[in-house]
Amino acid sequence: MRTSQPRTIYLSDYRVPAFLVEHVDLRFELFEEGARVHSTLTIRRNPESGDPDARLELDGDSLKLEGVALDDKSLAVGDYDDQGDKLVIAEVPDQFQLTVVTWIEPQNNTRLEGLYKSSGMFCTQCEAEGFRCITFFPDRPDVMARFRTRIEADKARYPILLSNGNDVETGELADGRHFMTWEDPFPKPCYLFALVAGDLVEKKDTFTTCSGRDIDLRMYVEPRNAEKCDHALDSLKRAMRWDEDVYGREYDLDIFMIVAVDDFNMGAMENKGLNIFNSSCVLASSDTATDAAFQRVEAIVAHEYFHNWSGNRVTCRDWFQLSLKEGFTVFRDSGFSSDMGSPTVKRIEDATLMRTAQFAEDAGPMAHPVRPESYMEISNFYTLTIYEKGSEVVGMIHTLLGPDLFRKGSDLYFERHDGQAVTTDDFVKAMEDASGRDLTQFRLWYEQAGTPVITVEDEFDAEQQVYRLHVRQSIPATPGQRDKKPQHVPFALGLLNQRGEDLPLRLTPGEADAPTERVLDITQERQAFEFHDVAEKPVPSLLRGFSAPVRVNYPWNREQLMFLMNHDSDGFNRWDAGQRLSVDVIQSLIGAGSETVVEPRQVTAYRHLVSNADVDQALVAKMLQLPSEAYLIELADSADVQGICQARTRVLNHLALTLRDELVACYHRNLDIGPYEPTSEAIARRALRNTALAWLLQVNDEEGRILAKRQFRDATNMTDQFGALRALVNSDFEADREVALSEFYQQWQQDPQVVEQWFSVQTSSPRTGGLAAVSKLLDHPAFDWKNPNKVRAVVGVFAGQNLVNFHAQDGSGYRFLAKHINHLDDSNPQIAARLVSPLTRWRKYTEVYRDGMRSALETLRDKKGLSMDVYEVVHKSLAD
Ligand code: B3K
Ligand code: ZN
Repeated sequence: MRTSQPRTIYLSDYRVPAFLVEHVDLRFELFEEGARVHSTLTIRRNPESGDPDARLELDGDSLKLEGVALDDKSLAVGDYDDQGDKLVIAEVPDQFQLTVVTWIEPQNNTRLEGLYKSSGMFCTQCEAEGFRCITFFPDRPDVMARFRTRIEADKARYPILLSNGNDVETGELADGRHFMTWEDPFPKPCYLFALVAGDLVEKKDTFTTCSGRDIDLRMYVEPRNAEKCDHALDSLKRAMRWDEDVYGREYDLDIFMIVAVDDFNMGAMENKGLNIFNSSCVLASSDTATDAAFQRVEAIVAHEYFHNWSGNRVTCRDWFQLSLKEGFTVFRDSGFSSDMGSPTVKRIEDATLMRTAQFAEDAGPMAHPVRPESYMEISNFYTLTIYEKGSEVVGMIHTLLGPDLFRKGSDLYFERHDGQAVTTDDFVKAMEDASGRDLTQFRLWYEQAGTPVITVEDEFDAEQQVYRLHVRQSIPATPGQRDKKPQHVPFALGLLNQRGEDLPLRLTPGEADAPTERVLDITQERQAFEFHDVAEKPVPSLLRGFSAPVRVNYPWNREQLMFLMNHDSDGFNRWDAGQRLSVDVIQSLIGAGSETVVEPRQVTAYRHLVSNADVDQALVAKMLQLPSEAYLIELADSADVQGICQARTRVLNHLALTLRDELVACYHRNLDIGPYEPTSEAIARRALRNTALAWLLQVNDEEGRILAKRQFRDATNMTDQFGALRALVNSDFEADREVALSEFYQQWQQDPQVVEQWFSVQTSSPRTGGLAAVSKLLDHPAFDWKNPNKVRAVVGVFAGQNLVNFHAQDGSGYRFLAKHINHLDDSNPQIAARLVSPLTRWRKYTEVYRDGMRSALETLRDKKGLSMDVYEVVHKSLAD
């Protein structure tokens, strides 16, 4: 078990591996009291290594070594050095076979890394460094080997035995045991190894690839989940087709398997041919999963599938290159979701996540570049920066090159690097070589942390009919990076005339066929752009479609924002104008007395949204959402959390009270027609109706109460039932709320995913999620400290989403969080470290909050035997 001997790993220390592994032969003997792992490695010295006499060093973690043999000759204890986290053999030939036998205890593995048990089944998680918890191995992604895996287990308990690749042999053994052997023809790093053994049902489907090959699709779940597989399998087939159509990527093995497990640290894992999922990210049926869950399943199934090319066939050289596979794969799954639903809505969701959470990370103590320079614990670097900002960076390359050259670049990348472990630089190089564009300056997006700020001023010369934009770019200092160079920002924009029409953007006077939207190349600290033949002062629509992950400052007034909300031809910027208007209104009310009125023009804008059935309803549903408390905190220089929450609530209440008749009408207009369907149109209808309901109950409207109770009782799908439950929970109708919560639990107590939702609706609620109530949920029989989903639903949601209660000014929320992180760190350091996140930005808050947050971090810092995971986050957060 790794504890806190602080050690930092640097990208600049990268060296090619001294040894390569050509083949791995594994035999697992699985028992109730442990597992014996026999591993035979075919090893040779790497001709590219600078050290021809290097000793062999294999990584290990929590292993009991039972034997070592070199070329079939058993080694005596003195011939090797078992250092616990390393097995060292000083004298080895240039080529040899090494056999290592280890004993591990999956049943006691609470870290959920390596081989562990979940609901009675064996399963694995090897990324990033879990394989070393199974056997001694060069656990680094640039060592790629062919794997053959034989699994032996009791046949009655574990009828299903799975690993990567194709099943090549099966048979019976003594004592009611059986075995199955799998062979993966594709060389892969060990982080893509997987094994599953359990009593699972199999759901089958097939997919015919573009070249006419039939692929067996198999999904394995516990018998009680047999009816929850269709959506994942359908999503998988759509993803397979999309990857052929859009990227020309065909699936390579004959079998593709998906397994659902309940205890899982993250969402899912792209192991070659055998993806393992957190149950909550793959199981779905309309009566138990909300629309949001359906969309999440589709996106994650696609994401893991897309990794087969972006991650598996072409993998990372080292973990500093993590965004090579994650950023690109998120970009690919965003494109897929966008094509399956509404592109504008998807863009709004992605930008919201960036601006709320990634910008916060980029401005905090854990800020790091998309390609970090150093880390202590790699598990802490599965971040929004690596994933989401990484995806935005790939997206900007797409914008700069255009779809055709981008596709040429991705084709070249896959072809050039198939079967290799490469770097983000190799990716950019392929894009450059295919397009002929110079991306030298663009590479800074991978090297510099921090969110660029683009400040725009304008000037209109009526006489010359010239409209001029003066643009300034600055990038704030981040830990270890003080001075930044200007980055290449693709800045999409349009200009609207007074009638709300897009103007042709002429860069020279009289330019023919000028487009109405352009992507400007901002490359310098200061730059000016001129637009000609402009008859009147336009309203600028800046950073259309969120064309770069930057903050934009321009002094729009409220009139202009309303104008953009109504007229901008870019749907994303219509939404953004509404957000900016709401932010401005809320900010003006922070700390203001009750005599300060809420902006009447905002009410007008919202009335128009709620009443207008002619515009894209999915977009309207998004536009109705007020900026979140987290986003408002992010925008503040020094955040007064309670002030922000009160001001936001005041605006919400004002809108709900003033527009109550329109909300009731909107509710009725959007009643579901026909059976449940997860189409974007039906999803938008449900979202609008449930928003109307939430707003009515927010102000304790009597008619809303009747509607909510009826909807809760009559709902035919989880989106509606849960929408009604959430509305009641967030109201003051205490008796109705308690009845609904208890009936809901009675109805769904056998379903862990629904129970997770039941926990989080309470822990996120300002009304029911006070600390005492949340603490009580920790004693609920359905709560389980060993299950990451439950921990997230109660502790994580409380600290991350229930800001009013978490930031109680007496510091009780912070102490609560620190206490539980402390305890969790002993069993599951990865989850513990993730939970530290709400405390990391203590400097962002006003003094009332700061001290309490800092002392919670100090309590953690002082813990004995702190894991490296928590150590890194806590120490970086407290560093000056
Ligand atoms: N690659 C995995 C994440 C593994 C995280 C390990 N701590 C899932 C994904 O991004 O597809
Ligand atoms: Zn991924």
